[in-house]
Amino acid sequence: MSPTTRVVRSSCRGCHGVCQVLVHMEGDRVVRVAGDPDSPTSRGYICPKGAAAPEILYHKDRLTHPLKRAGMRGENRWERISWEEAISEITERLDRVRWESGTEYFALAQGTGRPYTEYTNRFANAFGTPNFVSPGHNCFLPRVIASSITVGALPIADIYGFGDEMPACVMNWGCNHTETGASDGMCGAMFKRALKQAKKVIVVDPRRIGPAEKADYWLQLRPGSECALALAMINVIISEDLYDHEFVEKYGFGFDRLADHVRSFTPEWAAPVTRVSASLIRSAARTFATTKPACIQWGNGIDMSTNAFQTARALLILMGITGNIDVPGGNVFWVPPKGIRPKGHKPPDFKGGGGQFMSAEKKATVISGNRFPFTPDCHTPTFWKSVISGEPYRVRAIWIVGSNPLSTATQGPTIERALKDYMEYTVVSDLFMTPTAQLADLVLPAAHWLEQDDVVFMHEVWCAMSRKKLAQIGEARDDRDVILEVAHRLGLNDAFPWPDRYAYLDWICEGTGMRFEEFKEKDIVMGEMRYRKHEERGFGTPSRKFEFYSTVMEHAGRPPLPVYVEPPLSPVSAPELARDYPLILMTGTKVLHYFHSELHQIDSLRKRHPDPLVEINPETAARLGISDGDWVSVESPHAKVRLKAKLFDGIAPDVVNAEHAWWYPEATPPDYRWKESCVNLLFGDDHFDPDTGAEPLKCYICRIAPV
Ligand SMILES: Nc1nc2c(c(=O)[nH]1)N[C@H]1C(S)=C(S)[C@@H](COP(=O)(O)OP(=O)(O)OC[C@H]3O[C@@H](n4cnc5c(=O)[nH]c(N)nc54)[C@H](O)[C@@H]3O)O[C@H]1N2
Ligand SMILES: Nc1nc2c(c(=O)[nH]1)N[C@H]1C(S)=C(S)[C@@H](COP(=O)(O)OP(=O)(O)OC[C@H]3O[C@@H](n4cnc5c(=O)[nH]c(N)nc54)[C@H](O)[C@@H]3O)O[C@H]1N2
Ligand code: SF4
Ligand SMILES: [Mo]
Repeated sequence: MSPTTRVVRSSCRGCHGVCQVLVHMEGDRVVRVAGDPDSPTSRGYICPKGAAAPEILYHKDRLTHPLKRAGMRGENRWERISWEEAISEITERLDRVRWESGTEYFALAQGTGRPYTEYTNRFANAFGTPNFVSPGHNCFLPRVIASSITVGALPIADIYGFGDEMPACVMNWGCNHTETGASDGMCGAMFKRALKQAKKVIVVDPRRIGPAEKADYWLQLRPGSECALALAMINVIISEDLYDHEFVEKYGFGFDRLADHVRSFTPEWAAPVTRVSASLIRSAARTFATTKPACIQWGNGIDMSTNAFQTARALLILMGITGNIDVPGGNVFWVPPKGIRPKGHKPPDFKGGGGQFMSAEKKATVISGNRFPFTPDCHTPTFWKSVISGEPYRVRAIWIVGSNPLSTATQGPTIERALKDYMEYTVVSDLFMTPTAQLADLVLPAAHWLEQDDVVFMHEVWCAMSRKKLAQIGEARDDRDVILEVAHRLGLNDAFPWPDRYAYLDWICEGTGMRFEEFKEKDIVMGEMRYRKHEERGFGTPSRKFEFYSTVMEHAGRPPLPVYVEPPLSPVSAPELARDYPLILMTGTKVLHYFHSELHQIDSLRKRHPDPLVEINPETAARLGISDGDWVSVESPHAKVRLKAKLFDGIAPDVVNAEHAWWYPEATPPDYRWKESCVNLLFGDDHFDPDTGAEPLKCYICRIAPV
């Protein structure tokens, strides 16, 4: 370490972020980011994305000042303007839209959850637009909402041992957490530690993921069939009397109806549907029910299907009937640190005009959200179509904060057309130029996490951490500063009562007795975990019970007990089509070196993962004349894209798994060849989960050929 080096503790935000890190500084320059061995959240872990933070921060392609479109849309001609000009322009355009057409004619879009999520939500609500466009219907929200109607909140695998007990059994279902590093507020390395300590590990995944190598059971199910598997497990646990009688009787609602409902869903019924043998289903179910405590770690494998919501409900029921809810080592509800304000908390003088206060009338104008009873936002694929069709109306302006939907959403060409030819005014905030940003009228440079002071509390887990501003690149700004300023100019001060973001950060930690500057020095504050909180106050559902039978679904006219529905395009549901497209297509398994469409321009990461890969079973590859590393075409009834074959015997011969969100930052703008390898082009726009609007991104059909 050179004498000028100092080390600052901070929190990484290379993904959803929960790892504490040591940032090495030489003078004003960040030279290295390393894991923090003293961190209770991550114990020294750092992944390649975290370690690449300085390279990302100082990358030559970072956006450094606001850019206004100078040529035709998508011509890549830009004029540098000042922040003052940019903010005046946005304010003036949004003001015009709301007075001329109505507040719903503005949409706010964002990608995955990020530190500014509270601000984007607040802004949309306060402005009065129900059109919040996000990937939430495919990610996390199906699980969050199913949890809230079943048990009041999202139960999380208790892998930190606060109750002096680690899970004796871990069932890892449709989640690749040890690879993704961190997601949903949890650190993958800590999950790995929990797997090591567990007596029994059950992995439910169509692919032999890392944890499956050493698992006691690997249930290699057919993609999209997970609800059938869960129902059969429930059947075994109830019919063999392995359920937790005390929990079910005292805290459960509708157990008898559940027992009746699952009677016919035997392992023998599920075996041909799931391709997991009845005896394996029985053994795994018995193990899960009898090895206490047990937890389920779930992930995107559940969300992205047209049966997503029912599947999430079925998995919650598995947690409930085994009595693993809110017990040490089970699936628990975190107790957040005292005094840290939760997201969406009402500011002191908030008189309405947003959030739950948005008028029912305004809410009813949401574009196609009402088609799906359990999505809180507008339905993203339908939204983009509406911009072209003008049905039910055409949104006039959109602010896309941190999303690259051309690459990460389905219907990319529709989005491209919508932005190019129909949207009157588009603002994109990003760190880098992207295929989506190329279609904007105004592009705003966003700050990297090393440029941000923050209270890290996005997932409201058991701790809040500090993040420290250690650099400034060009004129990049924290998105929240920009949103706050535009909000103030539009007169939305009720929802944003703070003079600036530092006042907001003070307000967030007010209850701890610390101001942000003090909190920052403390680095982390932790909650005091308590378990079995339902014994005092029940669960946050209409019946105050764990709803095996969902009263909320009953009211919505949807099945109150989980039912299995076959994926819309599968060898079973569409045998004719499957003759031409004989392979089952899974997409978007997250990879260690990238975050969705981000970081492909970072040399150290790209070197380790240079091309978009599609996993193919060696038998199938041999039959098709494909060798490892060959470029292949992956084709669905909707499109054809190009990826590189990676032979993998941990996937069934008729299943392939393709990486998502590839574009080529090194290619020529404005399009950066984004269509070449974008697997999201393969999906149609006609099959959605009836409850949440989720899309079958992990269970579609395709064919593959050498190119
Ligand atoms: N086929 C398929 N598609 C999928 C998935 C899948 O499994 N399969 N996964 C889906 C999932 S889970 C999700 S969440 C979505 C993600 O979808 P997106 O969120 O659209 O994905 P990103 O590539 O992360 O795009 C984010 C953009 O935000 C920028 N960015 C990063 N940090 C910041 C910031 O702090 N401020 C601002 N202003 N910009 C920032 C990045 O540079 C990048 O260009 O993709 C979904 N797409
Ligand atoms: N490195 C990295 N980390 C990330 C991200 C990233 O892009 N890169 N993205 C972040 C985001 S936004 C999210 S939402 C999380 C997601 O993280 P995860 O929840 O882990 O999601 P995925 O990697 O999409 O898929 C998880 C597993 O589901 C399996 N799977 C696919 N189809 C099925 C199925 O039908 N049934 C079952 N049972 N399993 C199936 C896949 O084989 C895969 O192993 O990761 C976050 N962390
Ligand atoms: S897993 Fe996420 S938070 Fe942890 S080091 Fe990697 S990028 Fe950072
Ligand atoms: Mo996600």
